[in-house]
Amino acid sequence: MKRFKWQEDIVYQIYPRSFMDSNGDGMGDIPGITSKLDYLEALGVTKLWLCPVCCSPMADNGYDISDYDHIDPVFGTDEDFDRLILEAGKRGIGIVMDIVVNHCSSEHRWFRNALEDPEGPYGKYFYIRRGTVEHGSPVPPNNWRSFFGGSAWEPIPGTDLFYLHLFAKGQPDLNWENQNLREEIYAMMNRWLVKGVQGFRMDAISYLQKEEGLPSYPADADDGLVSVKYGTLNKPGLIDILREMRDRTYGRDILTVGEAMGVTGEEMTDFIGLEDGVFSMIFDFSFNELNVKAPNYFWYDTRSWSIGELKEKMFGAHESTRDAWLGTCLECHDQPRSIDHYLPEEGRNFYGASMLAMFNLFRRGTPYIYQGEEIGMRNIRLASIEEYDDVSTKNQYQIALEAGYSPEEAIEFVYGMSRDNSRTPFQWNHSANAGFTNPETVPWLPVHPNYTEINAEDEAADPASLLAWYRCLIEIRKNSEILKFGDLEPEFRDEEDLVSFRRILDGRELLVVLCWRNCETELALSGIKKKLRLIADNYGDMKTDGKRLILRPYEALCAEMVSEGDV
Ligand code: TEU
Repeated sequence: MKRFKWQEDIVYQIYPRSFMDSNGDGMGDIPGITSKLDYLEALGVTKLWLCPVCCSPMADNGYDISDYDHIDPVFGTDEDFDRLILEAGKRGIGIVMDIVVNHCSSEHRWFRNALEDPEGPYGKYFYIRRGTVEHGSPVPPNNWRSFFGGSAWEPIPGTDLFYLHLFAKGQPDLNWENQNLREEIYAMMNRWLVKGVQGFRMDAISYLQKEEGLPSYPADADDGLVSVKYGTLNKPGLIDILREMRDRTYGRDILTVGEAMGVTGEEMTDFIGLEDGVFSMIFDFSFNELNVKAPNYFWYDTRSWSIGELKEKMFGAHESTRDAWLGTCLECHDQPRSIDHYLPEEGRNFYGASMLAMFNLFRRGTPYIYQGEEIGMRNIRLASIEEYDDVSTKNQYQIALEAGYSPEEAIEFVYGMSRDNSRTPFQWNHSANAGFTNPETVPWLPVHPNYTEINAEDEAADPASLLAWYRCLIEIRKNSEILKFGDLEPEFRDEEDLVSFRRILDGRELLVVLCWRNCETELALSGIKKKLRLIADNYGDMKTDGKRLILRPYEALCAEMVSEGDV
C-alpha cells in the first residue's frame, strides 16, 4: 500500500488563546507560540494544529470567522503568522490551519450582505427560510435544535425570515449547494497553501450537506425540538462536495484531518481510504463520548461506561479502517482532560496518565496530543457559572436548570463536561500565572491552581516525569516502522479492564498491554509463542517469567515479540 509522509507525523494541537501570551494582555497569541517552538521541538512533534486564528468576534472563540484571510489582532499580525511558519519550518514542524467552513461569523461581510438583501446573491450563501406565525409569534421553519441549545433558527429582525445555525447564533451555516460559495472557499484554502501552511483540520465537516427540504423530525426531548444532527450529519452528497474540495485544493499529499462525526463502517474507505480518500485521516472519536447519551448531547443526561466498551469501539474503528487511516486522540479543546475523563479516581496519577499516553501514541494512525496533555493538566472547577467562558457550557448549564436541576447540580455537570476544562492557560512553570502571562495580568480564563505541581519547566528537569515519558514514547514511535505503519490486531480481548493489541509489519510484531486496573494481576502468556523483549514500560521494567506477565496498577508496556533464534 502507498505510504504518505503524514502517516509519520505526530501532531500537537494548540489552543492559541491559552498557550502563551507574549504581550501581557492575558490572551495567548502567535508570537507566544513562536517563542515556545524549542519546547515543541524537544517534545518531538512534527505538526502544530492551531485552533482558528483568523479574524473573529469570538462568539465561539474563533470558530466564528469574519475574515478568512487575516489573523485576528488578538493573536497578532499576518506577519507574525508568516514568521511562525518560517521558524517552525526551521525545526521541521509544519503548521496545520483549522478550516471552519460549515459556517462563518454573523459579522462576515457575506452574512451582512445577506441580511441587507436576503433574496440577493449573498442570501444564497446561507440557509434563509420563511417561518410561520402562530398566535402572533414567529415560528421557525423546522424543529431542529442547535448543538449549543435552543432552536437552530434565528429570526432576521424586521422580516418573517430565519437563518439556520447548527452552532451558536453568531455562526450562520454556509450553503454548500451554492457553487459561488464553494469557489470562494476553495480560493481561500489555496491562498493559505501558497502561504506555506502544511495541513488542514476540517471543522465540523460532516454537516455541510443538509437533508433536502430541511424537514422536521419527531422531537427527541421535552422541548419539542430534535438534534440538528438528524437533518445534517453525513447526508448523501457530502462525499461529492468533499471530493471536489480535495481536487480543487489540497490533493492527497498534504495532511488533512476531518472532524467527521457520523462516518462509520464501509464509508471509511471513501473518506479516508489510503487509495483515494477525501482526507488523509479523520479523528477516531469512536469512544470519546461514551458517557454522553446520544443523540441529544445534554450534559445532565450521562451514562456509565466500561473499558470493555471503550476497547470494542476502538477495535471496531480499526477493523473498518484496515485500508484507511485514522487520527488518534484523547483530548482536544472540546473535551475534558483525559486523566479525569478516562481514569477512575484511583488511577489519576503518573501510571494512569502514562498508560493513556501509550494508548494514544502506539495505536495505528497519526497521533494527536492536545496542549498540556503531555504534562498531565487536569479539569478545573470554577466557583460559579459566571466564571466560565464557553458558549456551550453556558447553554448546557441553562438546559440543566430548565430540566429541573438545582444550580449546585447543574455546575457539577459543567465540572465533568465543560470545554473550559481543557482551555485553561498552559502551565509553563511554577511562577505566578504559571508563566502563561505577566504575573500582574488577569488571564482570560483562570490558571488551574495545581500549576505549582504540574508544569512544563519542573517536568522538563525530571527524567521520571510524564513529560519525559511522552518524549520517550514519541522518540520510539518515530524510529519504529512497525509503530508507524504496522497493522493492529486485538490481543487478550476478553480480559476485562485490559486493552491490548499487537502491531505487525513484515512478520515483525510488537505487543502493547495497557492495564486499566488498580490491582496487581497475572496474565497467562500461553497464547504468545514468542519471547518478549521490552521496549517501554511505565514501571521501568517488565515482570515476567516467560509464562506469565505480572501486571501492576495502570501498567503500560510495549515489547517486541521475538523468536528464540533472535533473542
Ligand atoms: O465542533 C464540532 C462539534 O460537532 C461539536 O458539537 C462538539 O462535539 C461539541 O462542541 C462538544 O461540546 C467543532 C469545534 O471543534 C468546536 O470547538 C466548535 O465549537 C464547533 O465545531 C463549531 O465550529
